[in-house]
Amino acid sequence: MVRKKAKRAAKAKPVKAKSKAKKTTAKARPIDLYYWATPNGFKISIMLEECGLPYVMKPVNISKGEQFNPDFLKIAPNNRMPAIVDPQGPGGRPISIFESGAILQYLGRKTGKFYPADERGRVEVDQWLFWQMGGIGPMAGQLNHFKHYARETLPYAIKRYEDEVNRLYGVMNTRLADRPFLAGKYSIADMACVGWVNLWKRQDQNIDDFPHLKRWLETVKARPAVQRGMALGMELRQGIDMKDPKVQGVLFGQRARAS
Ligand SMILES: N[C@@H](CCC(=O)N[C@@H](CS)C(=O)NCC(=O)O)C(=O)O
Repeated sequence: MVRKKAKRAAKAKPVKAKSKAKKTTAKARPIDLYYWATPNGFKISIMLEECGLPYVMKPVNISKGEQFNPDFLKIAPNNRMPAIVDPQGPGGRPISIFESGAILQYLGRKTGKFYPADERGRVEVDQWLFWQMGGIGPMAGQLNHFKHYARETLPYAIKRYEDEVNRLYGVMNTRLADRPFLAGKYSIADMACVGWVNLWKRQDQNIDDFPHLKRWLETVKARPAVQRGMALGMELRQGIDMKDPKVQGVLFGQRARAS
């Protein structure tokens, strides 16, 4: 059922992002977005919506193992979504990109939006983007695993990641005490973080302990492009039980595969 829906969605007509932002490319050909509705996927759907770039969502149902499809692996050798193919890449030729941070930087350079061109401004954004990639993303991901999906309850592991997420929330809260967004102006760094902080309840955190972070979360989530980006493909996830041994068999215990 979900697969049928996913296939229908894959054949769907190009989505013209609804952003009112000035379009950067006349007659832009749509970008293929390989995607599943998770905080890592949201980073790119949000950016595409914010930039008003046309795109076609190609669902990668990770609970069914579609991330291992040979055609997908050619684009994303790490068997993880998101990934994109831009038919109008550098030199007018197609380019494929995996890793959400690299995709955000590419789209920022391509459009000149949400990623400053001056070196100081760019470094500000990069620091917080990489902080997300190496910090809040993986730590919250591990917390989610041990807290919600692990077959054994491991209090040590849960506490370790809960503490670390709490520490990272504190870092973000301090950073946001004297500026509206992580790098001053709204940028790809904020887009990278919002899907993760939005899960504060599930991470057993109390957002009221972090007033600046709370204000930031509300501000970012109020943006229509963020709302559209975080709603994309949610319907495809309905009815999937992450505790189903078949699903867990696909997602957990992955080891190197013979090439
Ligand atoms: N560092 C990667 C992480 C992407 C990632 O972990 N994606 C997950 C979903 S949130 C995935 O595709 N998982 C498939 C799997 O575990 O096999 C990025 O930021 O693009």
